[in-house]
Amino acid sequence: MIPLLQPFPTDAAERYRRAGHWRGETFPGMLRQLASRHSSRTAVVGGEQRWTYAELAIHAEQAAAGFLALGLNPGDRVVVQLPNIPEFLSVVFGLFRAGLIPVYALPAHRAVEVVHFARTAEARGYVIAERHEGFDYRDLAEEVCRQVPALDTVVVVGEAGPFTSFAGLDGAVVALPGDPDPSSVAFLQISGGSTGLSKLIPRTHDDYIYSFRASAEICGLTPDSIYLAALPVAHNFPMSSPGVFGVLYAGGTVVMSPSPSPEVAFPLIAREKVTITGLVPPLALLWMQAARKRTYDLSSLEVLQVGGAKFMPEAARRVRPTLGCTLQQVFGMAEGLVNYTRLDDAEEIIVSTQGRPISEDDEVLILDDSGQPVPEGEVGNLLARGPYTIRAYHNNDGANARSFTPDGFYRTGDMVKRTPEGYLVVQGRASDHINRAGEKISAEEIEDHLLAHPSVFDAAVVSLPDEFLGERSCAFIIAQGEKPKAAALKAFMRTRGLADFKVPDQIVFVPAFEITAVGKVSRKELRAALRRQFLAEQSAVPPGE
Ligand code: OOB
Repeated sequence: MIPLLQPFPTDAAERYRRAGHWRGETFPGMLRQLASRHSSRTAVVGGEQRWTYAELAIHAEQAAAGFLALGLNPGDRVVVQLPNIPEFLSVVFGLFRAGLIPVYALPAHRAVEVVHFARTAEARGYVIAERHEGFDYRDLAEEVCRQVPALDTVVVVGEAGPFTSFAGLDGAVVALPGDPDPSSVAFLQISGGSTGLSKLIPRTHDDYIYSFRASAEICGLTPDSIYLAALPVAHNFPMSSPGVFGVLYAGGTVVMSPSPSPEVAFPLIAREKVTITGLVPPLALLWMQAARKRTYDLSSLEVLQVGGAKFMPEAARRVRPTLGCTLQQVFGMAEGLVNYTRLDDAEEIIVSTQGRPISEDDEVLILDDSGQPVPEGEVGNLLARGPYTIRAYHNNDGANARSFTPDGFYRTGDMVKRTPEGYLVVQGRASDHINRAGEKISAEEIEDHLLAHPSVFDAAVVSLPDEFLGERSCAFIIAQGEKPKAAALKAFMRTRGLADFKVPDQIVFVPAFEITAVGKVSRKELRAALRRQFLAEQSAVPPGE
């Protein structure tokens, strides 16, 4: 099995320890501390369940022993694909306690993605919920097991069918290992996947705990904080910015919302007196619209965080008047660097920037295409290095060579400028992915699937501006033989076992990619030219036609 590594150089690690960022904390140690400090306070609420910190610790301990009793061994990787339910926490803290390594998948992922994570991580285990939003994850697990024979242990929260029931795990006689090394890899997070399939991101106990401890402080969290996990909790934003882990670290309460829709979230905010939550921009728009019409009491809400994709200043300006709370913009990435506007920043900074880094030891470079720093205030490529930004992906030499400089800076792929106050404003990105309401889609990956259709001669996938989603995906297709219907192509994509959000929103048939006639061009230039041409044609159509 390929070992998990996160190669921080010794001198940098020393510096981060001396600065007090890395304190030798681990997830199992953290939960033990919390359970003793806040034992009878409520840690998590979801569905019919309310667990205190003491109960969460007991559930995690039982889960840990249960996982090991199934024959999993410390160091084994376990794909976790759960919706926002309290068991998410007992499962992952249980895995940490057992020395097992969670690999986070999102509920929206399907066979293509889960098989890729399981293979790349060499996973032996897979934890799912019975069903969520009408989808039966046991069918998915059967498919994943068929394609990944090494994955031999499936645990189900709910009715287990042919697999093992989480509630029935019994590890009464199993001894648990000691705490892990704080500098070891705690879990594998997945990248937004800017080119091709998602990469796996090894995060250490030291680096990750620092990121959410510092985030909790920036967000002013206390034991009275009540956080609504509205976005899928396996994503880095609701997990750690400050997310569920930051809220637990502060001794607060996590409320698991099964859906981010106002219909589900608003009653929970009113009932649980939620003080803080995080959304992607399209959901923030939806919430503001719904808040005007609905009569739920949202007055407990102090902070609405918005991130994952660019929140436009005009929309940002409406948050305080509509929802009566402070907006916090969050610009982060699963690879590390997270920026926040601060709660006491001037309103103009809050609405018009994406914040500044967590740490004084975050090193941020803004470079032109030749690698030279741009003049202050101008747009350039963002690179980052620091106490919680990875230096390498898991087992991916090609991506590592592309994504990191020799001196360990991560090339984020984002184009930003910096204000005189040191705040970053995201201007766009250098890479060709589509940021669809915060879900990142690789153009390349989708083109590849489209090319598998017998009537597709060539395909180029681009992002188009979308009023609601921020960006939507559009596939330009050159057909061969009989031209398929757009709906049929979309249906074909659905049968590929892909996450639904990756099915192109729009399909446009073109006779040829004219630009190819000019000579050899990169896919990147081709996509840019198609997008330009399409948008120019659209705006040339007089209104009403
Ligand atoms: C978050 O993480 P990922 O890994 O899904 O995506 C990272 C990318 C960034 O490189 C950037 O392109 C985009 O998402 N992004 C934003 C943004 N926040 C993320 N673009 C513009 N404005 C923002 N506020 O998306 C993520 C991780 C932790 C905290 C927040 C978001």
